[in-house]
Amino acid sequence: MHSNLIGRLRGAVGDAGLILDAPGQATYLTDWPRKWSGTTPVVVRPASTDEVAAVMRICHETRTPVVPQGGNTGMTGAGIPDKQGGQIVLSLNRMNRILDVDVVSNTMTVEAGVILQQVQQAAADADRFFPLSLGAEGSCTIGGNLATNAGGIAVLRYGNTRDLTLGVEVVLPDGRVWDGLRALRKDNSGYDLRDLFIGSEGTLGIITRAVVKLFPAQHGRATAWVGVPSHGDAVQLLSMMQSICGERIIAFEMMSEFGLSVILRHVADTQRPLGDVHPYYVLVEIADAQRETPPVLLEEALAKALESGLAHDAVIAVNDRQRQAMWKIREGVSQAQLREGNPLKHDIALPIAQIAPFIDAADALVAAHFPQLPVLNFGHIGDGNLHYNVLLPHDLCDDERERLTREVNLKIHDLAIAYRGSISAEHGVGLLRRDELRRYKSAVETDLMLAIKRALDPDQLMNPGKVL
Ligand code: FAD
Ligand code: 2HG
Ligand code: ZN
Repeated sequence: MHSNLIGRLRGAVGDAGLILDAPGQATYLTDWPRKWSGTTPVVVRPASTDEVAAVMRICHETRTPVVPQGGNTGMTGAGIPDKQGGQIVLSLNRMNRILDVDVVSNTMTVEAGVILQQVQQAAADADRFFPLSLGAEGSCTIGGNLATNAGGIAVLRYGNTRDLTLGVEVVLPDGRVWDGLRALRKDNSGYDLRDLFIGSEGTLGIITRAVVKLFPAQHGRATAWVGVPSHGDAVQLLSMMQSICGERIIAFEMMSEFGLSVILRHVADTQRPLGDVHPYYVLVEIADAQRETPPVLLEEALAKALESGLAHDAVIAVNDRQRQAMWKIREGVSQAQLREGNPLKHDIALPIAQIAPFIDAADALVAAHFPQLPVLNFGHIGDGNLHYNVLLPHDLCDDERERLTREVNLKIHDLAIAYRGSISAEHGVGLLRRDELRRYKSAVETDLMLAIKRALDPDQLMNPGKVL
């Protein structure tokens, strides 16, 4: 570490912007699933773009590596420094202001450290809707959502974070500021630099501000929990409901009975929504600007589903309390898995038509090679995104855990690629998938990614060791 680094950083952000003591740093140094931990000489918390730029100039001059961090809810270890102790953590959590809500342009301008739930609330307060929604929304930041191109439960209708973003401001590794904070829906004036930074997991620059899109408020909502005979029926149900409800389907989530049973076991105040047990369940939500439309469409679609045998039972939430209870089950899944075992997460993207054949083949693979391991399968099937997670027991020795992790990942990911899928749909690469990426990206694609990294971060200061 450079001798006067801390003193210079103090000059840039003041005492309020530095965390030097171990207890204060602790929450920045271990990730949410408690899989990775690291050390750092200092957590730096700038309060403005100018302060971020000053910090980056110092880090550039002193060749100090930087790990950006938002809410530290990421699933791939990408926001955690290594164990060597030479990387600083740059937290955006003091840059938490909503700068502008424009209901004519339908845009909101925010600092990167604003918590996602506050963005949603500010939109609602202006009678608008910001659709990005995920289990971590009370803690994750919009900067982290941008850096991971987060997906969540409304991608089916509104797209992922990339699709929800018009402009970004970025501080580059040498401290220069790129002002791409444009609120334009059309801009073909050259290469799309914005899209380089979205999804780059802190490896190319620090996102400091963003302009996001707002949508008309959805005053009408109807939500149902549906028991279906199989995962294939769940996929058919999506297609059938789209014919009736069109683009009003805002979320279409699937979960296996095993997934539900794990959640009921570990998440307080959750109840089985239907009396009987079914192999799979779908949580479907319809939304519209008109209050009256969604319940009518949902009832019509579900009646048809029950009649045709695509669904065996269904319950529609009659009030917001029941709706929240359904979503509480869905959003409890990550926490419940950690309590049940050690989840090997497989965040698979597939063409939607390949979901059922993939699950059949993956179930057969696991049954043949790892019959002792339960599969907890759920996901955003409206987006072709499965969380095909395999649970390891808590009490395995390190060697056995590493062997099983390697072997299970290889089988599931090879299969996903054989179905022309992806091994990371929405969580990113970080540390979790970095080494596997080499197996699945072509030499051409890897070369292009490395060329971009070298062009933007020639000194390898931004989040070293992550993604590439
Ligand atoms: P962090 O975890 O702090 O950082 C994530 C990455 O972004 C790191 O690489 C970090 O270096 C980088 N980064 C953070 N801020 C910046 C910045 N301003 N500039 C540059 N780089 C930055 N994800 C989904 O896609 N869909 C889901 O449904 C979903 N559900 C989740 C549910 C739970 C319970 C949890 C814990 C996580 C879930 N996630 C989901 C993971 C998701 O990626 C994160 O929740 C979120 O997008 C990360 O935001 P964060 O602010 O916590 O980022
Ligand atoms: C979700 O969809 C998240 O809830 C987390 O992407 C998935 O815990 C997981 O594997
Ligand atoms: Zn997910």
